[in-house]
Amino acid sequence: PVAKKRSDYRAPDFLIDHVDMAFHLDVTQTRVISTSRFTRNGQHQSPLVLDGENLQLISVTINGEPVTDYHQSDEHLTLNINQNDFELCIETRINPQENKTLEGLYFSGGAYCTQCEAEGFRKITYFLDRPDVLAKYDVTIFADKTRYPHMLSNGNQIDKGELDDGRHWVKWQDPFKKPSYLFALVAGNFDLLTDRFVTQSGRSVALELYVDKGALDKGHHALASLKKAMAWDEQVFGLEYDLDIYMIVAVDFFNMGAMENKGLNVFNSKFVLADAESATDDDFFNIEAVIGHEYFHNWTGNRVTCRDWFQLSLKEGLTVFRDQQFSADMSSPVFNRIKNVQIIREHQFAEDASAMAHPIRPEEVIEMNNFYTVTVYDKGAEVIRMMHTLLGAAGFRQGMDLYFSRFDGQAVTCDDFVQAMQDATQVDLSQFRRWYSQSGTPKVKVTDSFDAKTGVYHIDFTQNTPPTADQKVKQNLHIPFKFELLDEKGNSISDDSVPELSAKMIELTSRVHRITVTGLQAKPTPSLLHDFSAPIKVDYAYSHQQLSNIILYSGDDFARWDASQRLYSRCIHNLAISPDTPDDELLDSMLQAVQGIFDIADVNPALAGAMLSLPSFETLSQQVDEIQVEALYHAQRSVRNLIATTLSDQWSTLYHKQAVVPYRYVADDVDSRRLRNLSLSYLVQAGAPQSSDILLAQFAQADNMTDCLGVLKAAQFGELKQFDQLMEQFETRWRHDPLVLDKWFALHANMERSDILVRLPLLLSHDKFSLDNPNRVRSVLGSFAFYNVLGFHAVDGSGYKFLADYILKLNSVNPQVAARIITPLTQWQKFDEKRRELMRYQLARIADCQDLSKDLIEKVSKSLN
Ligand code: HT7
Ligand code: ZN
Repeated sequence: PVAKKRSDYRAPDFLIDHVDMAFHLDVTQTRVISTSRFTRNGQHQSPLVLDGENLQLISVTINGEPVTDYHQSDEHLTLNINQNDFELCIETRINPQENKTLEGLYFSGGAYCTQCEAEGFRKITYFLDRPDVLAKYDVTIFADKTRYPHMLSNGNQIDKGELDDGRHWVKWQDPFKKPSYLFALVAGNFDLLTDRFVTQSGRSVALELYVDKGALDKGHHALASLKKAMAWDEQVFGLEYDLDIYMIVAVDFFNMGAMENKGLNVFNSKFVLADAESATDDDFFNIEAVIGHEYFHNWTGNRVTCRDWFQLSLKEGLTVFRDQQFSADMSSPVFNRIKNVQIIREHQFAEDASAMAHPIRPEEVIEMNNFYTVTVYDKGAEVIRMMHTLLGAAGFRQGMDLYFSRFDGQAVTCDDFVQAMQDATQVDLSQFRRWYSQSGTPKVKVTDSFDAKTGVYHIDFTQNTPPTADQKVKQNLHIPFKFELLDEKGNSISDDSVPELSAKMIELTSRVHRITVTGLQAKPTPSLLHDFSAPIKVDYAYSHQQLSNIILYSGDDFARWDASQRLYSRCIHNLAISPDTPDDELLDSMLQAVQGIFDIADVNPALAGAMLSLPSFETLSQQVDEIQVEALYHAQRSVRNLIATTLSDQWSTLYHKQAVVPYRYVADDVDSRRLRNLSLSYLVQAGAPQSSDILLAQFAQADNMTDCLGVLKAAQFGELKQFDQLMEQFETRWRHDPLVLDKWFALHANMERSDILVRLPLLLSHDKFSLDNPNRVRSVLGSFAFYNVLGFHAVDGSGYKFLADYILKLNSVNPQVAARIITPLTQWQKFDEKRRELMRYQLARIADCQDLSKDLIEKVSKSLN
C-alpha cells in the first residue's frame, strides 16, 4: 500500500449537496440505494472516482438513465461524465453479518449498526468518502417490525409507515450538511430511556438513550451526564445544541469508545451502562467524560469539521481539551490534571520514543485508523491547552467565537484554527504553529546558580527536542513554562522588576532563556512546570530537601504531586541500579515526605490519593534510556513495600478513617473510597496483622464495585492465597454481565505469575471470551501486553510470541483492533538488546504473513525500519 501525504491535498473534483438513501435491511443481503446530487467542482474533465470497498454493485443510473460504462476496482468505481450537474443513483448489496471489522454496516448482538469514521462509509455505498464533501442526507430504513422496532438515523424522523409483509419503514432527515463519516444507522430492539433538556434560548430537546433490553436502570448516569455536558457547553463556550432530538445508542461490539454521529451517537456500552453494584468510580467518571466528549463534538467536529484526515487533531485535540475542562469542573481539577498528565507520560512519551512517532498533524498515512493516537488526541489537547494558557481564558473564548463565526458549516484545517486564535487576540502564534508539525518530546534543562555574596540568582532554561524516528531535525518551540521560586520558608518570591516572576510564567522561544533575580538572602527552590503547562520533560537537579519543600509549600497542587513522583522515581531508579546498597538518606527523606502527605489527606483527599500512589512502570520506563525490566520492576515493588511496612500504622489509621456509607457517585465519597482502597492495598502488601480479615470483610460487605474490585486488586498485588477463591466467587456472581467479566479477565491477564502463559489460553477458551468482541480482546490480550510487565517481557520471548500469535489471528477478524494491541511490540526501542531482538523477531513474523491488513503493514513496517 502507498502512503498518502498531507502535502498532496487537492480539493474534490465533484461536490455532493444532497443524498437520498434507502436501506432494505437483511442480515446477509442488505440492499442500499443511494441517489446523490453531484456538481462538478471547477473547470475540468476529470472522471468521477468514487470510493467503495467490499460492495456488490447492482446498478448505476445517471439522471434516471442506466449506465454500464464504468470501471470497477477493489477500491473505486470510476465514471466518465459529461454533465456538470447530475443525479447519480447506485444500488449495492452488502453483508452485515459477515462484517467482523465493525466498520461500515455490521450486524452484532441482534442489531444493525454503522461505524463510518474514518473511511467506513465506502463499505456501505460508492461515494466521495472524504470529510470535505458535505451533503444533506435523507435516509429511509426498511426492516422487519418485530425484530427491529427501533430504526434510527441522523437528524429528525419525518415519516414512517408499515408494509404488508411484516416490515415497516422510517424516514429520517438531517437538516445539517455533514461529511459521510458522521452518517449513522442503527436498527434493533432496545429499551429506551427518555428525558428533555431546555436550551439557554428556551428550545426543548428530546434526549433518547437506547440500551439492551433489561439494562434501563443502568442508563441514568449517562443521561444525567449528557444534561450536565449540554449545560456546561452553554455556560463555558456559549454553544447550544442545534437539533430537536439527541440520541445515544449503547452497543456491545464496538472498536473504540464512542462515535459522535450527528444527532445519533453510538457508544460502546462500557461508556454508557453503570450502577453502583457493577461499575466502579472510574467507570462513572469515564462515562461522564466520554458522554461529554461526544456531545462537545457537535460543535468541534460536526458543525466545523476537518478538511482532510491529516487535520484530525483539529477536532480531536480540541474536543479532548474541552472534555478535560468539563471533567475538571465536575470534580477535582488537580486530580483530573494529574490523570491527563499520566496519559501523556505513560503512553504519549512512549509513542514519541517509538517508530510510530508523528506530529499531532501527521504528514503521511497508510491507514487512517492507525492515527487515532495519544499523540493526535492527548498531545493535541495539550497544544490547545497551551494556547489557552498563552491567550488566557477570555482570549481563548474570543478565538473560539471567531473560529465558529468564520467556519460554521465548513471543513477546515488546524492552521485555520490557529489563525482564528491569533486574529481574535493579536497574540503572535507563528512560532507556536511548529507544535503542529514537529514530533517528539521536548526537554527543558534547567540550571541555576546563586551568589551568596551579592544575592544574585540566575536560572537558565535550555530547550532541546531529541530526534525522533520520523524527523531528525528539530526547531525551537514556543513553550509556556509556568513556575515559581520558593524562599527557604516556602513562600513564593515576587519581584516586580522580573515580569516572568510576577506572571509565574516564562515563554520560552529561543534555545536558552535566562532570568536573573537580585537581592535574595538564600538560594531559592524553583518549582517548575506548574500545571504541566507544556507536554515536555524537565530536567533539574533537585536536592531531596527541595523536593520535600515543594511537596509541602508549592502554590501549585500539580507541582506538589509532581515533586512526590520525582522523589519516588529517584528512589526506585536508585534501587534498580544498586539494589544491594540502598541510599538510606534518600529513602528516609522519601518516607518523611510520605508521612507529611498523610496530613494532606484530611484537607485535600483527592490530591493525597494521587500523591500516595507510586509512578507506574510505564512512566518510570520513560525516565530512562534503557529499561532494565526485572531491576526496575523489583525496585518499584521494594519501594512500595518499604512504604507499606514502615508506615503500616498510618495506613491502618487512614483505612479506618474512611467512613463506609451507602454508595453514591459524589466527589467526597469517591476520594474517600480511593484512599480506603489504596490503604488496603498497602496494608495487604505489608502483610499487616488482620489485613486479610479486613480485606475479606470488605469483600463481603461492599455494596459497590469500587470496593469489591479494590479487594481483588489488593489481593492480586499482595499475592494473597485467597485471591483465586475470591476470583471464583466473583466469576460466579458476574458471569452474566460481560462488562463486569471484563474486569475479571483483566485481573487474570495482568497477574505477575510465572504460569501466566498457561493461564492465558484458559482465559481465551472461556465460554464468554470471543475474538470478535473488542472489549474482550482488550481485557485479555490488551491487559497482558500493556500491563503485565514480567509476563509480556519474559526473557525467553514467550510473551511476545503469544501476543504475535493472536495478532495474526485478529488480522483477518478485526485489523483495527489488531493494530492497536500490537503497540507494545512496536515500542521495542528502549529495551535491552536481547528483548529488542525478540520483539523484532515477532514483528518480522507478523510482517511475513500473507494477507496482512494495511493497518498492520503500516505499523510493522515502520517498526522494523
Ligand atoms: N471520533 C471517533 C473516532 C473513531 C471511532 C470511534 C468508534 C469506532 C471507530 C472509530 N474510528 C475513529 C471517536 C471520538 O474521538 O470521539
Ligand atoms: Zn473525539
